[in-house]
Amino acid sequence: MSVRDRVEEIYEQVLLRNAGEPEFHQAAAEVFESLHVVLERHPRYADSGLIERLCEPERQIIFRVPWTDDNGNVHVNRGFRVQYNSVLGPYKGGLRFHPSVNLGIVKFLGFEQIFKNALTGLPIGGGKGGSDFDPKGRSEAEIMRFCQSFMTELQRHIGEYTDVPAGDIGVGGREIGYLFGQYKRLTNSFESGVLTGKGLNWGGSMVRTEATGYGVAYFTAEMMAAKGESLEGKKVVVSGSGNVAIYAIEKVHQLGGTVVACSDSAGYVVDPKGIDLELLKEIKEVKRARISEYADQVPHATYVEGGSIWDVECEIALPCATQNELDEVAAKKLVACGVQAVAEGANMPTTAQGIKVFRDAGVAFAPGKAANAGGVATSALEMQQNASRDSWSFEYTDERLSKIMRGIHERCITTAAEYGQPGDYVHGANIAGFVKVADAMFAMGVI
Ligand code: NDP
Ligand code: 2IT
Repeated sequence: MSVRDRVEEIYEQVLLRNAGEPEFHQAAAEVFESLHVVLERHPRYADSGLIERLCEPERQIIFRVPWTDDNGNVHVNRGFRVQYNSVLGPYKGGLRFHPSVNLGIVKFLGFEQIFKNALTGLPIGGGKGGSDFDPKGRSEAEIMRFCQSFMTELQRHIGEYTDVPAGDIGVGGREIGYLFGQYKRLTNSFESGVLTGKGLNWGGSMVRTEATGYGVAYFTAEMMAAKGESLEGKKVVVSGSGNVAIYAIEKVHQLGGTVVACSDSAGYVVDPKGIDLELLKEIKEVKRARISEYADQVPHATYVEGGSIWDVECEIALPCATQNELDEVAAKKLVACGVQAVAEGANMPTTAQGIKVFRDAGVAFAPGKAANAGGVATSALEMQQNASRDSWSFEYTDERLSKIMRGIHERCITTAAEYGQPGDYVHGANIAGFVKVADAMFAMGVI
């Protein structure tokens, strides 16, 4: 059987065994596309059921999360933790609280995380978790009770050497605080390395809050440098207005670009003079309000309800909200207006058809597993600080982050070239991540 047929056969099995999980199929398909390239050169990677084992999570945990709202009504949510692959280190990956969360979403995120974490060069395996809980409109007390109930079950499955969760959509510093507090209480130990994204005065790391967004901007700067260009003077559009988006905007501005639009799930704002970051932080981080408020306060800004932020012309596009937010139609519009680079701050924000449009047009396109790896990388730095009971300065940690992002960029470029796909970040990231994990899986035998 040809390598191509063998890969197709395994992919068909993955579809059959994971029916009804389109996002997981999409994430697997993106990696499988690169497996043809690797296996043609190294057929041994198809031996000992390696690819089948890689696609099957080591463990999938689904649990009940009951909690009581402020009016005394009981709600039941579903909690998930998918412990995907631990050959490189403890399972590592965020928790997402959003009504769209289901097992297929957590599996797609966990699968991506394996390769992303491998690319960082740090000793972390891949996992992901979350709940279909919707934090929108909930009081502080409700959020706290939900987090406590969630951790009451999750605590049996995690630990500094086992599985180390962090934040993702709907889970930031506030939620990590409540989760850590409950873990500490239930286990009667201050095990700081069990969660990352902690507060700075109780085991957190400098730069972790900023890391994903800063990392996306550092990666984008490398992509532009590879084209003999820079961020200086570039018009940039960033979707979303959460943790990743805010700090991507901050670093793009520091590097000389101008972010002219950002969004939330209800609409987008355009500010031709550049997004006022202090105002954005006040609206989103302090007041936890909607992005429409930005236009209420800035006379020259406009708010567009609904619609697509990708209608806004730009030279660089950074999708930083959620999966499948940038489709074929949007990609064509961006290409038509002359976009030069697209880097994914979110996980899988571009559809497969969207990615094809960018690649066919020769637009530099960086997948999330490379471009947004700065968040988890800095989480691993937080784990290092916790293990050595140390805390590093902002400058030192930021320098480590920027070096890691340069390293990932370099690994993508050299691997893509080595495998006959020069300049292709998708193949570069998939292959570099896969080979590292696959070699460790071989070394450990059939487990
Ligand atoms: P936040 O919860 O801080 O912000 C999410 C943002 O995306 C909000 O503006 C939100 O708008 C918007 N959004 C969420 N869901 C949807 C949706 N279904 N449709 C449209 N907009 C939506 O999350 P983060 O910034 O942490 O995460 C953003 C992305 O980055 C995710 O894909 C996440 O997996 C990824 N990521 C995060 C990392 C981290 O360290 N936090 C690390 C690497 C990747 P609204 O408020 O209206 O819901
Ligand atoms: O998607 C991601 O990489 C994250 N949400 C961050 C994970 C982490 O463990 O810091």
